[in-house]
Amino acid sequence: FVAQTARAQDPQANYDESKVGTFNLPDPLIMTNGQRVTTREGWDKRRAELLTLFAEHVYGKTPTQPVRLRFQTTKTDNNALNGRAIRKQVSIFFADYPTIPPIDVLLYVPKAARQPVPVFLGLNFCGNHCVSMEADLPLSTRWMNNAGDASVNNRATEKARGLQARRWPIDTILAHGYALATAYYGDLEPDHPKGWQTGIRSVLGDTNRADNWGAIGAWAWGMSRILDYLQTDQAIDAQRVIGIGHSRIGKAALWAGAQDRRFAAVISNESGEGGAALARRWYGETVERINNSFPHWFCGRYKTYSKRVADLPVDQHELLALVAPRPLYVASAEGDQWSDPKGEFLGADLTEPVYKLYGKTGIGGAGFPGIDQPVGQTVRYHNRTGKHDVTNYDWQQYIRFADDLVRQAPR
Ligand code: GTR
Repeated sequence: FVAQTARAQDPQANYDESKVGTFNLPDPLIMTNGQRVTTREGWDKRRAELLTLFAEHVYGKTPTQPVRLRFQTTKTDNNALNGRAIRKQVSIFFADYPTIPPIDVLLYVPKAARQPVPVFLGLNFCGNHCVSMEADLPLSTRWMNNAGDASVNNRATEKARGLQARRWPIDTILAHGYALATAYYGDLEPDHPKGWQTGIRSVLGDTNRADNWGAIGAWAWGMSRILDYLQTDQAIDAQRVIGIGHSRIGKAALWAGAQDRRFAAVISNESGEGGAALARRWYGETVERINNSFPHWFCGRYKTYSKRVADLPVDQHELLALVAPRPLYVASAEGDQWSDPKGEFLGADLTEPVYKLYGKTGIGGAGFPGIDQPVGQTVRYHNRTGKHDVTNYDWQQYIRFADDLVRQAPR
């Protein structure tokens, strides 16, 4: 075991299943004091304990003080997308922190809706102009990663319009009776080590603390602030907000859904290391690698685990378990071994005992499935053909999942 643990500390990516070795995972149902949880009341206590452990050791503590928000609808188009949608642009201002720029939310509601609709809420990677082809959306003026001619000198160009529209099948989402709410993740914090200086973390939190929140925490917090707005919008069924995210934003979506029970369900698309994938499994990206590449994502203390993953008081299946008893979807892609599909599956699978406490079936003992074969019940999983991406195939599964488990379910 010791030798295998030592290998698990190797920052080099391992892609050889035979080298993964064995590892001891913490049990989500055993309290730090050794007591076993057998009831829902017991789980409530364990849940609180796990949230604290994830805050103190992984993502950092989310500031809990209430922050006064001001919602300003800057534009409404009642005939967007050829009359299929009502499109709203809403800015969420931080009343106490005038120097912090607002979160600019883009909301599409199906025009045909006769009652409040469930909504998919997810942050985007390159600005609202990049999820839609509509030419009248303002270009985000925020800091962006450079990306060919779509982002130059860290600012978006006209070439960025619709750049990731393929990942956001707005028409399909609307046609199935769902709204879509999105915002640029960089509105909360630009994604680079000094990004916090111009984001929400410059005014909330304490940079001297080893458990100060990281960028993932800030993005997750932003999702909850958008949910705050959605609760005020008559067109939205705020009991049915589905948090969704891809990759680093998938990590944030999971952390948001774990902390904020107002999310009715959570979807993790290839969130990988620090998301759905088990940290102790030496496969693909490692804790050391992610801490070195993205020092701003997690709390300072997380870095102390880079070479001793086995000492972490938690592992990522316990983050997923914090979503229970709400529906959870974990998705991988075969061509995205960096995210460790098997590690993501195990993360989802190991939530089973917690869902059981609520009389629910999670993955339900299906075993690691073949390619393009979704499995599970309240917790679902698939490993699709193709690379690190969000595809129509993924959305088909997410919409079916939402139809089955969110739209009809009592809340
Ligand atoms: C990678 C990172 C992953 C994942 C990914 C992404 O560079 O190593 O953890 O977050 O970026 O966000 O696309």
